[in-house]
Amino acid sequence: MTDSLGNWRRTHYSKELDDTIEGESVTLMGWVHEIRDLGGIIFVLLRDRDGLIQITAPSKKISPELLNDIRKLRKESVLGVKGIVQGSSKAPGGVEVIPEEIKLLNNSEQPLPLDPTEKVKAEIDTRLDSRYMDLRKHSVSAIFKIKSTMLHSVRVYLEENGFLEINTPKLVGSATEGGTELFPITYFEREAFLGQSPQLYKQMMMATGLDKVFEIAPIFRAEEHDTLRHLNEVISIDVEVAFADNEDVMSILEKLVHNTIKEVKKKCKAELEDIDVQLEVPELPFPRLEYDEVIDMVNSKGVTLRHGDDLSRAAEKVLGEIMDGYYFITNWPSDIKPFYVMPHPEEPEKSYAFDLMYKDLEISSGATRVHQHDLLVERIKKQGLNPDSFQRYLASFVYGMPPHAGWGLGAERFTMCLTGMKNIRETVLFPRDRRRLAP
Ligand code: AMO
Repeated sequence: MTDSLGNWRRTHYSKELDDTIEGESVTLMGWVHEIRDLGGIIFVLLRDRDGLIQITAPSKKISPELLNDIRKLRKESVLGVKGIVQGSSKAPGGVEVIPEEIKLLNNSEQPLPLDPTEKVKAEIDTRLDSRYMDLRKHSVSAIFKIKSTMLHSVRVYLEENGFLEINTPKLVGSATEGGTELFPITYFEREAFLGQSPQLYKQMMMATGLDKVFEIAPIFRAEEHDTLRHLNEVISIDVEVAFADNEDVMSILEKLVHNTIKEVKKKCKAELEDIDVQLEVPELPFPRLEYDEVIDMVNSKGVTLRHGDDLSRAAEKVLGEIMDGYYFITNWPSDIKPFYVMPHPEEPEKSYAFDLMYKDLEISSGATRVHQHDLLVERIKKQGLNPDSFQRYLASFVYGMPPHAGWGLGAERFTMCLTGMKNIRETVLFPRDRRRLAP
């Protein structure tokens, strides 16, 4: 039999209890983290969003009925406790609560699918299968509090700097980032795709006069490879700015990254402690390496990389050993960047594309875009794509499209940088990879 919530409401979270409210009556809500029955005294560790609080039930002070109810509690059951706060040098946080009344709000089956006290470690797959339980660990929920703070601070930063938040469709009719990574879907009588990037839409916004836009939304990539850095659904932070070039948007990106790290460091002290991370605020401006320089650096370390190659994993790794922190790679070859990237006018084999790296991890790419209709058609054809599929996009370049530039920053990869996680799956509540479509 379980109790109803009735008119009981939480008065305090665990971290709000301290010796300043000694003697006060409080109502706590949470889960039974641990229970220790020493006969004459029972200790229950109650866990809530913010931490743990010790409920101490000495047989001398409380009724036999209440003691009996407490003795029967099972781990991870949901509990409401009304009691009196009392100072205790032995309890975690320096205070304990002597119960006067409890409500068993729901029971938990035993054995548990995994151990929220972290005494028994579990593999990532077991953890993801029971993510609701995995997230009861503060070392796991901390990652998502940090991710939430990151997204909030990105939004505030962009809004304060004159950006308008937009929402673009995720059901689309054409590719943007190359045809191989698309998820096809049935859209009534025709084929459509899940959006790989808001690229074409954010660029079309540049022809409207709104000038500075951003979107924070899912992108879908049918990447077949199973790595620690790729997922099939991620959140992309996309920015596009009119009357601007690659240098302008790189400057926005590095300042936004810098500011976000400062905010996370300030607002997530407890969470960073939970995951044992010391965040360093990087200096501005971030170093800039040219693609040609990167080729030489990588080759000098014995990893072969030919001019015109994209960075291999081996190349990223050696680069990450040389470059400790955030840095840009600029002047990428035009041929390995998407059609919308602006080539240098004098040396068209080079482009105004850049990537932002953190050690060996690419976290963002961007560029000055092609804003001239005919050049854009030429680039689309050169990349083996059909301009007819881009008709509506191309039309926006005919009636006054200003020069523009922008970037896309992967929210999960950025969260990996902020939390030190090595597996991107740690930074998504319910990750999607080739093997996983549930929960
Ligand atoms: P790009 O394809 O480089 O560029 O993506 C931008 C950033 O999004 C993240 N990302 C991913 N993260 C995890 N798993 C994936 N499968 C994945 N795919 C992308 C990365 C990457 O750096 N339209 C351009 C951006 C622009 O030029 O504005 C684009 O999508 O962090």
